[in-house]
Amino acid sequence: MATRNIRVIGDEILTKKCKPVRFMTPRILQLIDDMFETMYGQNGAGLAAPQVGILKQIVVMDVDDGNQYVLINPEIIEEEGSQTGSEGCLSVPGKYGIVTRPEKVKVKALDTDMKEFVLEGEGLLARCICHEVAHLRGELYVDLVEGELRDNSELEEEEEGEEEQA
Ligand code: GNR
Ligand code: NI
Repeated sequence: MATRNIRVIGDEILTKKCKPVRFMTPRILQLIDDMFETMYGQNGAGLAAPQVGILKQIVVMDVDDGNQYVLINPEIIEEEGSQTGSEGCLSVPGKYGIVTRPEKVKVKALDTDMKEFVLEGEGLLARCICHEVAHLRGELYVDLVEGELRDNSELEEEEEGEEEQA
């Protein structure tokens, strides 16, 4: 396993459409391993292949629900409800913004054996699925932000202020 460099906003690769995976290979399995290591190393909840410079439709996720997910060629097939909340991206370091997403989604994808499955997610998992599938289309959450894109340092200062008041 190895960590890979994360591409950041401004890098053209993050705006490009990813290609479907046609068959599994040892190199792709290695890539998936590296994506998990890279994601955990940065305390991320998910990571899409273009974030490490690979234009393939591959996503890994771990939103702390005790499950690791690998989604190959994911397609959102159902959306329900809506949630408005904070979102960040490892490719937009130090920032966060408020984004409205579906509360529940159903996504169809292939696993590492190239077998189809359907995953239902709600809350943070649904948010993460939408965020990662958008990466595969070359889209970043910054274009969906309601109001200002904000600095994480402002958030920390606010939290410190709240602690001082407490
Ligand atoms: O670590 C991440 N946290 C996060 C929080 C709210 C919604 C989506 C995410 S995904 C993000 C990691 C990332 O950039 N994935 O592409
Ligand atoms: Ni992201």
